[in-house]
Amino acid sequence: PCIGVFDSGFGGLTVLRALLQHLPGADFLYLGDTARLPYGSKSAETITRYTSAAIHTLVGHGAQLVVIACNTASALALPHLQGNSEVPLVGVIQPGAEAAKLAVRDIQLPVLVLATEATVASHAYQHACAQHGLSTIEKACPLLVPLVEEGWTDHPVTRQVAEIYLEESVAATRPGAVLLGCTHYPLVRPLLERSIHSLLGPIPVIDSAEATAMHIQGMLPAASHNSNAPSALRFFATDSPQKFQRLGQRFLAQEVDLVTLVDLDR
Ligand code: DGN
Repeated sequence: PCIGVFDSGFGGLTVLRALLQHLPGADFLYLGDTARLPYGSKSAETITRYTSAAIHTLVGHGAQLVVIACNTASALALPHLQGNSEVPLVGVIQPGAEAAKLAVRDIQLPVLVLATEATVASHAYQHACAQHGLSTIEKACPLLVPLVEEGWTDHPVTRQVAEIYLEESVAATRPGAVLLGCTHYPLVRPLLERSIHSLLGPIPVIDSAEATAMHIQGMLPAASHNSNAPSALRFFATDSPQKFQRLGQRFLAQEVDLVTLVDLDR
């Protein structure tokens, strides 16, 4: 199959990376709306309009299923688009909540959701987790995105920032699991896991990128994506393709070639 992956920028490449691991042989188109990022400060109407145009572009290039890799777009736009799309749409929030349900050992304990301000304000994870009988503590960690983009994924400052966020979020109640609800957090997962485990013991840590890749693997027949042929990858960006190549390879952990500039307004 040809799977479209959409994100507001580069972060969704962590979802693509997980998809490449779980669906070897599938083909992927990735669109990053790099000219208009970040989405976190925009209204639901605007994010829905941008996301709809991106889906349309990916489908126009052959995507048969589109993954909304951005947590903010999954939270704010997906509910408005799911009913009237020409192809199946999969967001990252439902798979993240499902994975949390499978991972928690004590359902009485809340799941600590770490995400951007916009995702936390939408309470999308709270609602999705509640459908699985889980309560949540939601914590916005806005400093983590710029630290990851700076490449400080194993840096004392990032460690200190993570520890402060964690201590603030567990001051009142101790969680039974931690859900990483932002595209950028898989890059600091080892650092976060060390801080989480030293503060809270060996509780499960789930990331929605990995959870989404496993969810999609479960949706598709095994024969459709288990080939030895390498995946065909194509990238689209709404701002400089050169910059996309440079920053993108850090998120994808491999070379990013074949980047085409697209204009979603047309
Ligand atoms: N892609 C966004 C998310 O998953 O919430 C993070 C990037 C951002 O907000 N700039």
